[in-house]
Amino acid sequence: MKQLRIGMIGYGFMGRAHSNAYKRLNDFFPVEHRPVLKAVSGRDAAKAQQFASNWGYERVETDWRKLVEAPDIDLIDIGSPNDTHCEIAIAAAQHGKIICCEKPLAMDVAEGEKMVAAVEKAGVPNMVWFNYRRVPAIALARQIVDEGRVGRPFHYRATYLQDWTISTDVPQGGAALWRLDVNIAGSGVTGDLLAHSIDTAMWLNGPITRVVARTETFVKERVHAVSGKVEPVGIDDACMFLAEFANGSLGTFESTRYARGRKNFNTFEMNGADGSVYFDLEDPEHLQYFEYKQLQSGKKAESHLTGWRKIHVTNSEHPYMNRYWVPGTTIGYEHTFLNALADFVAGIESGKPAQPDFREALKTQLVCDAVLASAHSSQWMDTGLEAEPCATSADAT
Ligand code: SOE
Repeated sequence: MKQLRIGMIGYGFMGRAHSNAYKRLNDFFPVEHRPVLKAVSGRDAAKAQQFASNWGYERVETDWRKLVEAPDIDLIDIGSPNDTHCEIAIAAAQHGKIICCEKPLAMDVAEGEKMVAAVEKAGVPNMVWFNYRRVPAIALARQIVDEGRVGRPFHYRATYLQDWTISTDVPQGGAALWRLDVNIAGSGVTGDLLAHSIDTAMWLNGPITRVVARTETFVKERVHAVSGKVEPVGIDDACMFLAEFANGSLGTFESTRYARGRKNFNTFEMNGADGSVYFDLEDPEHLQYFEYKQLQSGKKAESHLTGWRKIHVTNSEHPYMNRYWVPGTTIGYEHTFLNALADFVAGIESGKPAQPDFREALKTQLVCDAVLASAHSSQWMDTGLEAEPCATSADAT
């Protein structure tokens, strides 16, 4: 097997999620490459060393540049905070590395464009870890849309709710809470949570062309973990926006970290003339589907048996599930990263790159930037995206 030597930048939540995918890839997927966990880099040497021992990395660096320049590394994984993505990705591309970058792609569109230019100039394979596309039930939703079972789309409705920042005692900044520091994260729920919802929405329902948004910062000051001082909070704690899709359908998106009781409530519903699909990440192995069939006879299409069906997405016929266990047994959050990596590596091997690459992820960044600009100006904003030729299930990955 060909080695795929990994240099992991960052040892937080995403460093773990991505490392798990590299470790388990060959256990489940028949690809030609074998990931080798070569080195991890992080600012805190002791924590990086602990991470390396836990996950089996061969060595540790405290400067990410050492990984990017290392001749024994093929793939740079960017799992570090958002403000580092651009510089690391550009340097990695210049050194000819394959790049897998955590979402969101960048702090803003300007950075994202530089990253796209760098990977395209270098011709290196690249991917952004929008892992939720690889939830089998979400991939099944895409298949159902591609099969024309939803029909002409009218509505797309997404929510992404959490509740972990309600307490005013939660500090901002530092290794654990950089997502609350606007200088490191770029934005709040818009880049962190809605980026997922937007990526999934555009994958299922095509480009978003216009948005109007309202954001709110409920807790306006928090202690900063690094300075120790009370500082203004610059992130959006909550964001709601209306969207117009290029296909003529309308969307609503809501995200917050202040929905008491909601831990990772990532849902969407799509309603079309011929059917609807509904998904909730807190019930991840189910996809709900409503089928409307116009009868040839012209008789009433709905009957006493009409209703939503709850599909348990665990059969070998369902996306990714033939790689795992027997029907009725489930997979979890970590497998979404494994599925994403498998598609990415298979794409490198077949010469048909898997999506989303940096260019595709830039579209989500365009929508995020338009949402934030709209919240600022209270005006509808164009995203700059236009209708695309219809995708088919052949390029669904
Ligand atoms: C935020 O709490 C977070 O960890 C996001 O950063 C991830 O992308 C999301 O999948 C889970 O929630």
